[in-house]
Amino acid sequence: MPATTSVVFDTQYYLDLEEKFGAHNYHPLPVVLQKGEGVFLWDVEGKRYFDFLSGYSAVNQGHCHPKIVDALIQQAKKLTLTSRAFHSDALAEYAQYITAYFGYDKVLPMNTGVEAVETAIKLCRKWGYEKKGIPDEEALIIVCENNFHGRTTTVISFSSDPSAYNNFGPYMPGFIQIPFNDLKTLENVLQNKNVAGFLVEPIQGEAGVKVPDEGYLRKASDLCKDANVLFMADEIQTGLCRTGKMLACDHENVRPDILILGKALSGGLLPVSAVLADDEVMLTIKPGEHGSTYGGNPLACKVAIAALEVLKEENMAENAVVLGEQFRKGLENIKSKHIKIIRGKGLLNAMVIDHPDKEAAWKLCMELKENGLLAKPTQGDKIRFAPPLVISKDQIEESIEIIEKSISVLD
Ligand code: IF1
Repeated sequence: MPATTSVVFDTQYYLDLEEKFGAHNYHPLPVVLQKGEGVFLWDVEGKRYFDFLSGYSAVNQGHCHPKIVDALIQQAKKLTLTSRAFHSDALAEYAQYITAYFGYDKVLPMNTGVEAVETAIKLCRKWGYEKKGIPDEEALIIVCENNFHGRTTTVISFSSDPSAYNNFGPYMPGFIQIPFNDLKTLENVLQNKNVAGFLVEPIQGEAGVKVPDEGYLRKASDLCKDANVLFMADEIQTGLCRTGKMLACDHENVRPDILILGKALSGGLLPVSAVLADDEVMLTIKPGEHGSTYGGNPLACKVAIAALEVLKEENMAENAVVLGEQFRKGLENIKSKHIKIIRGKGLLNAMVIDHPDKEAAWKLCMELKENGLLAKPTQGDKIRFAPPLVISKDQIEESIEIIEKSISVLD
């Protein structure tokens, strides 16, 4: 046998390899992906799929967007990491670019989403002690039930999902959980003078794309302002055009005191996250008090600038509005007794399945996969549909046909 013979492995080979050597902290759909372009993914056997997960909204700009990839390659050949012990031209340029883009005084760059959430929590507490005058160790942060903000020990401490927190204690104190979309309770809890901040997802993702009542974010942010409490929006999943505006808070003209971004800030190329705030908040953290080796690295900075440019250049917010409406209408026209609810905003949508079988959503996702569309069940009975924002009208049509055809598997 010549030494150059290449062996083609199939799906099962990689499933077995990962099962054997990778930790079992996920339960993925049994598909092994190898290539992506725009709205499409290809598996190791060459089969093509519509991607309706978009890396949980990290690839809003579409897979391997040429402009973002080009920015990565150019910068990778020049300089990738300095640490924050030194300056880089890329970080300076990026800081100016992103603060102007979102209209804040300052940015603090991090990597993963949860690190940005941690950063927001630290900023909020520091501001609470040094500006609001909360007594030492007594700062409180209000969060919502059924939140998802990441997986560090602090962040799981205020999760209401047992699979996120069970047997990972002891837990971080200082958080108060209230129901999402409940202004009365928020108003009551805000009377506590030790409250420093309110942390909220504008639309709850993991909870199954829960869109709050119109006016909720506006009123919540007003209540926080009146109580001298920081309104912190986790826009890691909802931001960057996903819901039809640059930020989900823009739907109600709300400007968070602390804005948390991640995921699509790099278009899916690197872990890039950021916290934006004005000087009164951001300058409470002094040199040496917070940071990260990779946070604000030159490669990430150049990639993020390109990713943000693409969102505007390709009118992705507008595309999410128009195609989101088309998509929900299309789903509503499907005649199936198994569709309980269709909800969402822009291209962040979910379908609630009505079926006695607890595995129905998973079964439907398996059938969708067979028919060339990838989506993931959440909370047992819901399926999230969130394609890259570069999807076209015809592709939405085609996707609806796939969903319609697949749903009969539940009959
Ligand atoms: C996983 C969910 C989505 C997030 C918000 C912070 C983070 C996330 C609003 C943390 C991350 C992900 C992570 C992913 C599953 C996923 C998810 F279903 F769990 F809730 F997208 F909907 N804030 N969301 O949605 O960001 O540290 O991961 O970069 O596998 O855990 P990260």
